[in-house]
Amino acid sequence: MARTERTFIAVKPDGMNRGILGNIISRFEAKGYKLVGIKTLVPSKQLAEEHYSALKEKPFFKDLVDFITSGPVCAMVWEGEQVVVTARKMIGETNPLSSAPGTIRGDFAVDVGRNVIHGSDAVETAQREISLWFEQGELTAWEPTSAVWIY
Ligand code: 3AN
Repeated sequence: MARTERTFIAVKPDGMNRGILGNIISRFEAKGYKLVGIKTLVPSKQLAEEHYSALKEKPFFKDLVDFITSGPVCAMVWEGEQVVVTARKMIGETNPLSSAPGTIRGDFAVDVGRNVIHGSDAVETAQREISLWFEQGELTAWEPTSAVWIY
């Protein structure tokens, strides 16, 4: 299959500290998406401010930057058909209390300021966020193969 859409997903410090990264990765794998980039880091203030630059006038902007820079983040790039919009559905609403059970925020969060995960909101945003968080050489284009890895 030709390469399709990519999205940027970040498990935030609350998700990392609670040990739910594996569960989240499993959901994307089970859905049928392909992991093409992954790393952990404690984001710098500069990276966090750039990532959330569209929200810089919001009253919660400082808290948001303080939180995302307070601990480890797992930054990922997932690839597949309509992955941007589908990942947003899998994540749920911004407010976890409005998120349906079965979504990541619906299953794991209650507080809007501790909502476990970020996912790009549009294809253009995804491209901007991927190039902000990753160098081109950190991403791996690969095609799933058959049972060659089992036998
Ligand atoms: P989403 O992450 O669902 O795309 P955005 O982009 O509007 O939501 O907000 C980015 C992040 O800012 C959210 N994930 C959440 O952590 C935080 N946030 C959004 N709204 C609020 C709010 N009213 N109070 C505190 N934090 C908020």
